[in-house]
Formats: sequence, structure tokens, C-alpha cells
Amino acid sequence: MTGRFITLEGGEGAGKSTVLDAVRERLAARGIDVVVTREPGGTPFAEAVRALVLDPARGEMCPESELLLMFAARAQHVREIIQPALASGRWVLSDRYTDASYAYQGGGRGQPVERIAALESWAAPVRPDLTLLLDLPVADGLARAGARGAADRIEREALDFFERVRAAYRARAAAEPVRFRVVDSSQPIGTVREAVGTVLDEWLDGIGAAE
Ligand code: Z5A
Repeated sequence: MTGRFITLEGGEGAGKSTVLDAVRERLAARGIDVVVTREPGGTPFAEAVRALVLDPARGEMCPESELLLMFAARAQHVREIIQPALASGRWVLSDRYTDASYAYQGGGRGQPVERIAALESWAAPVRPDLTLLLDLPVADGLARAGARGAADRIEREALDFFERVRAAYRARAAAEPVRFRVVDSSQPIGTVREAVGTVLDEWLDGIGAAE
């Protein structure tokens, strides 16, 4: 038996960290054992890459370097955490995965989709079963993220960068309506958590997951 793979995606301040616990609780209520992880990161090596790639003090980083670093971290994460967990029947919940590279490095930085797809099929061949996209207007998300403290290297980008990121996420969700569920995360936290819970319950019922 293999487990299921769920990913959480969204722009800045979308509330992924905030709804992560709601998802975990919902799965636990059905007796589903879930490994919670994140990208970039999830292993000591990948967390070191995360620190490097988000550090604003490192100077110039060209889009090609950024894309390759995201996939270097991901390749390790997939082999060390995601694949072994799924193979042993455990479920995996990841705060971001490959869709983030299509949105940020593709939409945001303008890296060609075919290049990202080639890296994906080589370095990260595991596909999510369900992707929850938390969507809200860019300005609202940036205001939330800004209230949280010092911005990392990517958070320092201009508004139009994040508009392209959002557009890329929405385009991916529209192109893959079976895998994606889009939740309006501009609503109050309690409403977003409830909406995520409802979407998740529907999906779990649909695949016949235990009650
Ligand atoms: N990145 C990339 O470029 N390519 C890749 O392939 C991958 C990642 C995998 C780090 O990701 C960065 O890496 C990220 C994309 C890039 N870009 N940057 N910068 P991350 O996911 O670790 O970090 P993040 O995007 O900065 O996450 P975030 O801003 O923390 O977003 P969030 O987790 O979705 O939000 P949150 O922490 O749950 O909420 C943010 C604040 O808003 C917090 O104070 C909450 O209390 C508040 N909040 C949340 N929901 C609400 C609602 N509904 N109402 C009011 N306030 C709310």
C-alpha cells in the first residue's frame, strides 16, 4: 500500500502555515498518519539550501541558479523523505512543492516551463494527489507577510513579480482541476480553515479514505 501526497501552495501571506494544522487535524481525525514537511527544506541538506537561497545578504543570484537550487533541495527531499514515507504507506503533507517552482521561477522569474518540466521529471518525479491552493489578492498577502517582520530575499521582490506568481498558480489550477482545489484565503482565518476542511473532507470521501 502506498500513501497519498498532499501539497499546500499559495503566494506570500496566503496562510499556508496557518491552515497546515487544520489539515493535519482533519487527517488525524480519520486515523491517517501524516508526515508534515516543507520546501525548500525538509532534510538537513535541503534546509541548508533554503537558508542559502532565501538569504538577502548573499548578493546576486541569477534565475538559473535559483531554479537549480530549488530542485537540488527538492531532489534530496523527495528521496530522503517523500518517497520512503509514501512507499511505507504513510501520507505526506508538504508546505510547497514543484508548483512553487512553476509559479516563482517560471511565472515570477520567467524561466521556461519546459525547463522546469525537464527538471521535475528528472529530479522530482513524485506527483501530488491533491494540491490546495490558497489564493488571495497580492496586496493583501504582502500586507500580512510584511506585518510578520524582516523580508527574505524573494519577499523583497516588487508587486508585479508576485502578480505573475499568482497568475501562474491560478493558470496551473485551471489546467489541472482534478488535482487542484482553490480556496479563497482573503477571508478570516476561521472561515479559511473551515473551507479547507470542507474541501479536504469532500476529497477524502471521494477517494474512500477511512472515517
Ligand atoms: N519558493 C520558490 O521560489 N520556489 C520553490 O520551488 C519553492 C519555494 C518550494 C519560502 O517559502 C519562499 O521560497 C517563498 C517561495 C519560495 N517565497 N518567498 N519569500 P515559504 O512557504 O516557507 O515562505 P512564504 O511563502 O514566505 O510563506 P508565508 O509568507 O509564511 O506564507 P504562508 O505560510 O502562506 O502564511 P502564514 O505564515 O500562514 O500567514 C502569514 C501571516 O498572515 C501570519 O501573520 C498569519 O497570522 C496571517 N494570516 C494568515 N491567514 C490569515 C487570514 N485568513 N486573515 C488574516 N491574517 C491571516
